[in-house]
Amino acid sequence: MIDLRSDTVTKPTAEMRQAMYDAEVGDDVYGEDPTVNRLEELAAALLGKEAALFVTSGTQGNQLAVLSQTAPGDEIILESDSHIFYYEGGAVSALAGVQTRTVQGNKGSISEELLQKAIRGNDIHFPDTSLVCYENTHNRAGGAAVPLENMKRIYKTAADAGIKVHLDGARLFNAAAALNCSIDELASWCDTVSVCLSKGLGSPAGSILAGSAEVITKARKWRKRLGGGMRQAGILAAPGILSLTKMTERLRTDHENAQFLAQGLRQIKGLKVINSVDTNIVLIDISAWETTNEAFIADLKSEGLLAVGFGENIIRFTTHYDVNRGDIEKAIAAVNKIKKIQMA
Ligand code: TLP
Repeated sequence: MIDLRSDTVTKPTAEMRQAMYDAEVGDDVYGEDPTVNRLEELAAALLGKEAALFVTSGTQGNQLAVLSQTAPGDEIILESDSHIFYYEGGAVSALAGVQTRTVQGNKGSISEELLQKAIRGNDIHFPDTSLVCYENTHNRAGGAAVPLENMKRIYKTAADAGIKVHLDGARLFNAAAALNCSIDELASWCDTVSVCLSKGLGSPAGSILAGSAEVITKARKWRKRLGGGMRQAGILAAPGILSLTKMTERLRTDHENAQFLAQGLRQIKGLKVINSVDTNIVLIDISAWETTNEAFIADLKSEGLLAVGFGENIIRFTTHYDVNRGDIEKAIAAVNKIKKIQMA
């Protein structure tokens, strides 16, 4: 089975499994796991932040950022298709007690004008705007790499209004590869940043939240409150270190494979590639085939290919470490084959 549902599906490499076996561990709730401490120091240094925290998932990293930088009753500004708004089960309202205000982005970028309009003024009737969240790469915009210029504008507009900024950088290393920037340059345009180790970087689990020492201390307490204080977590931090040191450079291969896939899909009658394929995600519109997402995905599965529905008549394919060029060729052939079934 060729699994292009997500880059979360990768299995840890042999080197990662060995590092897990060999990891020196201690009780991380006491701050005594040397491998976790090493991962957190490494991540903070790479991201150019004072401190970093190893968290269970991208969702937990995002939620801790919101919990640590807002108060109940505040309003936070999000792009309308952002992961935090769209895919995190309403957690910001359930956990942090904040309300959300969304602004429509363009390929993940939020315009300065819309952002400025969304920031609340000083009026007794209004909630306080305390946080702006943006995403790079932007998942629902098809892995779009938000340009550095836009990141700077978002950060400066918010900072001028005294508002903190969180960057959901689940795939920030993909953005760095696409934009030819260093990771710390990207992470400098936010107060806190979350980065997933278990997507394109191949770790079995875990994410990083980085920011000022003060915010990360608060986040550590929130993580404990949420039951995310893990004990001998060095077992999971060990592959995380390999993710950050050995897996970032190769992301360009995933991007090239996504380009190759898009090129193949564009040749298939009736299918439209609807994103610019900046990174490792390809979105296609299947409306012209008069099928449903469910039927299309089931047909693909019967040909040995897994993909996910991503909105009405939209299918997402994601390339990653566990698929190579040969798999992508087979994936294109599988779509071609189901076209023949459809047309028969
Ligand atoms: N995204 C997953 C699904 O939840 C959609 C995927 O397969 O792409 N931020 C961004 C931008 C993400 O894409 C994701 C995961 C997360 C946060 C959450 O990460 P996890 O799954 O580790 O909680």
